[in-house]
Amino acid sequence: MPGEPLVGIIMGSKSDSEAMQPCTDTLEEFGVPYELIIASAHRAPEKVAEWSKGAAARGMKVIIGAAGKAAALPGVVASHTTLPVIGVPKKTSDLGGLDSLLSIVQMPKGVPVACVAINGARNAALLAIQIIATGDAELAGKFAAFKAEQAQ
Ligand code: RP5
Repeated sequence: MPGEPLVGIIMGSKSDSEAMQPCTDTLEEFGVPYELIIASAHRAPEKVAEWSKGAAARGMKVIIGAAGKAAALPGVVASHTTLPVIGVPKKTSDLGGLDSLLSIVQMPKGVPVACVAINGARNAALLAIQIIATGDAELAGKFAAFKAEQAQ
């Protein structure tokens, strides 16, 4: 996608890619450029920290973090950046994604992470678009048109 990335997407594993396809599809539908990285908070903590710390300076406005099971990733990213972070709890085979949901949503005071539904990849993208649209009239217009269309 042309243009400097405005959304940083980070996922804990390659195995999260399929569930996150609606997220990248939606950003493309709205013409919002993104950067994507696969890095686990547990398996590659230093890579996660480095990427998160540099995201704002690289021009990112919002970060979307997707992870499953003991899904620390969005919270760890939030600990390293001042950017808003949206978590996507991945559906899991053992506990149905409740594990991921609770891991992401139960953040301690002072380090917020917005959390969409289990496998809520499209909503994560839509929320990121809404955040960016607060400072982008053209994107705000596109989102308003989408809302109007959805109401038909
Ligand atoms: C998490 O563990 C990932 O986000 C993924 O959802 C889950 C399982 O990862 P794999 O074992 O499939 O790599 O870190």
